[in-house]
Amino acid sequence: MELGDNYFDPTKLKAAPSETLTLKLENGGKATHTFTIDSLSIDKTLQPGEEAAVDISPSQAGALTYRCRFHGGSSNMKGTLTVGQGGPAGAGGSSTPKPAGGYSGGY
Ligand SMILES: [Cu+2]
Repeated sequence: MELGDNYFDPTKLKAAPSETLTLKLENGGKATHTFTIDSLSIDKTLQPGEEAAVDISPSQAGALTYRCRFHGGSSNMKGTLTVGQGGPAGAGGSSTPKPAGGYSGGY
């Protein structure tokens, strides 16, 4: 995970709810940035050029927003961590074509 001047790269992450995701952070920008997920009480501040690692242990499936506390507002420095159920999401549902029933009435 790279933190630049007012962006995250990537802006989309995936994790499994029962696993701990260790994320390496690197601030390649010239400003101080943070990696913050409020609902998981994660708030890592990185000085320019600094590297750090955070452990993310989501407890339930869903979408979490990570952001920089300094630039998450008007600068839109944020991303989405999608917590899935592990396995690939099934497309689900099969469509059975209706038989084209020709109605021939009459004797
Ligand atoms: Cu920032």
